[in-house]
Amino acid sequence: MPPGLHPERPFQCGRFRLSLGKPLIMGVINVTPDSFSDGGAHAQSAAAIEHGLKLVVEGADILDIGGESTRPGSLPVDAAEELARILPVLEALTQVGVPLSVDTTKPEVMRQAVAAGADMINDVAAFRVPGALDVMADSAAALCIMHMQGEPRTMQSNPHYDDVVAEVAGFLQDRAHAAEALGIVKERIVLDPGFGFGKTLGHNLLLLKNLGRLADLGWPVLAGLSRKSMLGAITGRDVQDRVHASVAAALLAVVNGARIVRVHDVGATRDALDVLDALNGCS
Ligand code: HH2
Repeated sequence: MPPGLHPERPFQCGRFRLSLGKPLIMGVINVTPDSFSDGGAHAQSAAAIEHGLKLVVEGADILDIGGESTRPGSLPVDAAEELARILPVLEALTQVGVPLSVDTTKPEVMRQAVAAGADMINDVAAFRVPGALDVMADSAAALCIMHMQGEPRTMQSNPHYDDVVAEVAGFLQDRAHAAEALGIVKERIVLDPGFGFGKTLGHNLLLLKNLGRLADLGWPVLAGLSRKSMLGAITGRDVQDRVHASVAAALLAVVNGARIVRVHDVGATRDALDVLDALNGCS
């Protein structure tokens, strides 16, 4: 277990207390017509719910439900549309036995999602929209605080850092402290470097290699590399053919300090993490 994390201090995630002794798998459900990874496949509630049930059977520890794509160049949707996409899925899955996360940047969506039973809010904008942290302070839900340079529409146009690892670490630490200043306990917070969000391939690789430095900050680290274009750049493969690279990336993220991996291919990732677990358990 990375320094700063204690087995007796479980991750507080809404209705759940999760041990981080073993890495956790967050399975992705995109209820969107335009996600880069699986756009349109689960845009209707029934298909999204069925997909969520399948991910739990495959071994997901958390489900992450998103109603707005954040792919480079994507256009925002309004809160009413986002809620219409996610709420039926959230409500149908509340008894599935694993925590439900909602991937949103909008305080109004956060408020209604938490009221409908969301255990976690995953915000790619790091709860910077005014009011977002206040909604979280009034709830018991966990927070995933993610780093992004710029905004989805333009973030990949010319990302620049003097020291990407130090800058991402400093940003995440500041946002975690801002949350804690409102009374949100450390055990409800995870940090995410935001692979692909305003980063070149070189930036992403440096962050993956140095994930341990983020883990050393003292909050659990979540990593989302699944099917991302950095894996396409490395392997030359289209998005639907990046499963093997995604599994490798998830495994490397865990080896380098991540405690939660956000993935589309849950079953394959579970197998890889089981191999790692067996290795760690042998003597
Ligand atoms: N990546 C995506 C979306 N949300 N949240 C966190 N915390 N970390 C990530 O790396 C992350 C995220 C992008 O992937 P996906 O959801 O498949 O695509 P889209 O944003 O196009 O729906």
